[in-house]
Amino acid sequence: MKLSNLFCNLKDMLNIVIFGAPGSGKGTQSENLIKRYNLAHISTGDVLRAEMKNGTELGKLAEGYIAKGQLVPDDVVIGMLANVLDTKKDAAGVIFDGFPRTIPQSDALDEMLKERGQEVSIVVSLEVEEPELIERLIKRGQQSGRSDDNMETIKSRLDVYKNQTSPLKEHYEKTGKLASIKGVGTVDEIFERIAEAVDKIK
Ligand code: B4P
Repeated sequence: MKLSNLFCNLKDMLNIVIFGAPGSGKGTQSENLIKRYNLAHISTGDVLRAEMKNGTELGKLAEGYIAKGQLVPDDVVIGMLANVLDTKKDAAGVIFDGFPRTIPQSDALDEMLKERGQEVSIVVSLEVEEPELIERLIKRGQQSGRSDDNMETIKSRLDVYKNQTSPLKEHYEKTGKLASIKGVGTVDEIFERIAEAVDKIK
């Protein structure tokens, strides 16, 4: 294969960042995106929870932050993401679910993709009001027993989102890659809104 063709193919990869407050439906909609577009999925939350379950050093470190509703430090999450990304080399693209969550993380993602001849294709931002977010997370906490789905931790996660993560929206708006999607309605309705935005850039 000619090098120029290889470069072209890499640029054609569909790399979707799914972005939103805790409880906005990132995980739920990622599942639908995987099925429709045949993409690999990286959820930093899922990776961290798996590390916690396996009792690894990383898991032990992450546990303290997650239980308090704080972000795990950038250098830790960025290193972890780079390792996971290397295992998805053969995919037609990747859904980044819950990453980036800070400006340094978004810079690191750009750099990692650039090194691989790729870039972020679209940033899907799920917009949901706070009372609905709280209701969803409390409900999930009752069913799943997830340690961070309790009222105190939810409040702190929402504050962290406002202060550290939501500034990324402005950042991505400047790149012209941000698609703001109303995240309220049935899962299928929301997914059709997302798919319409993704199909426009394909
Ligand atoms: P995550 O696992 O990413 O958790 P989250 O942002 O709280 O949202 P989650 O993905 O679980 O929920 P979703 O929006 O899908 O992160 C957990 C923690 O890990 C963070 O707080 C942080 O400490 C750490 N972490 C993760 N990534 C990090 C990073 N990059 N940097 C630093 N730290 C990091 O919401 C789904 C819920 O809503 C479900 O219960 C679902 O059933 C419900 N729902 C979905 N769609 C719905 C709809 N249309 N109507 C009604 N309910 C709906």
